[in-house]
Amino acid sequence: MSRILVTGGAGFIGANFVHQTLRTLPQHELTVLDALTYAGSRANLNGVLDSIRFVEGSIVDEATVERLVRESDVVVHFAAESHNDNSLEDPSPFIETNLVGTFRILQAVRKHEKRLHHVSTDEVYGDLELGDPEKFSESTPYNPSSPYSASKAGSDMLVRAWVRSYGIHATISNCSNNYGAYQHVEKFIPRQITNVLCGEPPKLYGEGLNVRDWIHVDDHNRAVHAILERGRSGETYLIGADGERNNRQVIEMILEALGKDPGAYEKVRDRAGHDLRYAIDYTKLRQELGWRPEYTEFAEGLRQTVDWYATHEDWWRPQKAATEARYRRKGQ
Ligand code: NAD
Ligand code: TDX
Repeated sequence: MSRILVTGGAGFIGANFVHQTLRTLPQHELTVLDALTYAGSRANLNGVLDSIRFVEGSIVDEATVERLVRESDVVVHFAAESHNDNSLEDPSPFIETNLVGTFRILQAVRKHEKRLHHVSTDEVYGDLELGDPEKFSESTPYNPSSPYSASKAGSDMLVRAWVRSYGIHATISNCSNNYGAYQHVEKFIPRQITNVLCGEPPKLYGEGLNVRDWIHVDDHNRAVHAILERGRSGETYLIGADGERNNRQVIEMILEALGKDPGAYEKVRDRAGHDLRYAIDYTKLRQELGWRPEYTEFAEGLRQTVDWYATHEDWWRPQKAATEARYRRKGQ
């Protein structure tokens, strides 16, 4: 049994981590620390709030972090500002949470000699050319493009420095694009599903040729557990699931899954500095830790996700109008 502190456990991936852990590894005791920003919600933890300790607070708050880390065995650090488009409009919360917040976690982990797993993204590596056989691996040089990815790259570097200089016991994972239940409607897949459910066309940035390497959130979280159980301290593991698709293909699949004309989408203004392609080589995770994705058919995982949004309108409806109003102001 471990006492696990889950930062950002009321957000998309963190909440799915909590649900999965309680379902599959009920011996663990979970504490969630979450600031409940626009992206986090108690509703993401419906049905399990009685089985965990929930603390509303910020990872930037030194005293709170210090106390909760002291009371835990392991910290799984998901909390972050996570949306590229928002980081282009106002980078400041990204610097605060992703850099200063991670620094606070590191100092507390160092002081109390606890285990840390830092959850990061493949975007720290920049982007790849279309049609290039190359993929990101653990040895790809960092080359982030947006304020979001630069802040995540910086947080990874802090973790690496604390491992080397202070000898903390930490691992890092860099995962590709997640999809699944409880993802905020600002993100690509939920935005398009809920647009169609509202009778609006999906919105494609530019020509939609940008490629993302999709992984189901449950596969990501199973990989995090594999790293917690068997990962070597100080190591980085890339997480992916062979899910490369361009954005136009994904929109067509969503429209088809909802019984609509696959061409019924709208092209909107492209994202500034838009990364072209992400792709993950997860050989190290597979060979060293024996992990494999369970969702091997993206079309099937996507259909399940479409069904989840279609049956959980009460969950996404309150966020939808304000999110779309923000996009409309930017011509997106
Ligand atoms: P999310 O935006 O859905 O959730 C983030 C959570 O962190 C929210 O609950 C929010 O309230 C909380 N939070 C924000 N600032 C905080 C603060 N200062 N203190 C405490 N809590 C705070 O994000 P997500 O998609 O679930 O991403 C989780 C992590 O996974 C992030 O670190 C992200 O960089 C990483 N990641 C995401 C993806 C993806 O595709 N979504 C892929 C790879 C890595
Ligand atoms: O309406 C849209 N139309 C569109 O074409 C939106 C919101 C996005 N897009 C495009 C931009 C990207 O090429 O879809 C792709 C995916 O966009 P996002 O969902 O914003 O994800 P991305 O920018 O790729 O970053 C995601 O994956 C890596 C997560 O948001 C990050 O937190 C994670 O680190």
